[in-house]
Amino acid sequence: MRTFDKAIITCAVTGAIHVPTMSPHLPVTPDEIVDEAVAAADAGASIVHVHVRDPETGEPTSDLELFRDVTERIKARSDVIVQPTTGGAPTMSVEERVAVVPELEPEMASCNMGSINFGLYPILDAFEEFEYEWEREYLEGSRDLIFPNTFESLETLLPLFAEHGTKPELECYDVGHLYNAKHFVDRGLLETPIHIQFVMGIHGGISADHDHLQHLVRTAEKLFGDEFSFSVIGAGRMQMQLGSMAVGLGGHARVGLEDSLYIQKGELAESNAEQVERMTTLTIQLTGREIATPDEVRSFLGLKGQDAVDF
Ligand code: KMH
Ligand code: ZN
Repeated sequence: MRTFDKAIITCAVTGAIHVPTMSPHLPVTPDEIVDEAVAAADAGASIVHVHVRDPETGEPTSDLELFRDVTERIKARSDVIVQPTTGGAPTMSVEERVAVVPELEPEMASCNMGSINFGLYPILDAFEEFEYEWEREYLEGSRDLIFPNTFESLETLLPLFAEHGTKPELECYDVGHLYNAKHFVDRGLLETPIHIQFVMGIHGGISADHDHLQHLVRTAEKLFGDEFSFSVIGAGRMQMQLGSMAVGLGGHARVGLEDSLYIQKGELAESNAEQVERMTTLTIQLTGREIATPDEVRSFLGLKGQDAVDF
């Protein structure tokens, strides 16, 4: 693994997993997403991972004007690394999802390394009423839905990242996705060193469990030696535990309301910044590592810089 003495905290501010009924604190409008992203950066996040939602209904969308508006306004207020999603929502086509890369030419974007079942329907058990019509159908529809990231789509997507100077953050939802990444490194479609985000706890991917994280890291060591760095998403209640374990192992952590709506058991987080602050405290107190600034992360990951983006 590549060593970096500082810890990188990423904050994923809204995502496409949770629906507005689940928390009044989930940012939905561009104003809310921008304010939450800037506050997360002020609290210590050096990367903000961005999705957009329909401002009226909160439904995930791939609207490029909304992406432009949000990313431009974050950049105007902060030097944080703005990382748009190319995962969008499992209901969107790959073409829709990836359009942010040529449109915005970001320093970094997420890049999902394999297809999985993406089951959001268990959320239905916890709610009887939903605020918006689309929410129930969206969750129910995930019962019979594959989040598609085929080899062919990655063959199209990876050269697009290279063409626009955008560093892919490799979202790996299971051990096999590491082998997919290795395959594309071997074919020259993915440049090393790579930066991996282990996504743990999605219903359909690897579960959020300490043993699994150790196995993922060991497998990455075997495949990539010292040509990789990693961060961890512990979706749901394992967010802080697995984030702490990741920084303890020399990796990095992602928090944010995309991945968990809670700050601790039974208590909703009031903001993304609250989770960033908690992760920052845990990192410093548990591991003694300092938190990296955006420019330190740019230098570590070899990003092209804020001036080279198209927003
Ligand atoms: N929503 C996640 C489980 C992406 O946006 O590309 C992982 C993610 C993927 O953030
Ligand atoms: Zn995302």
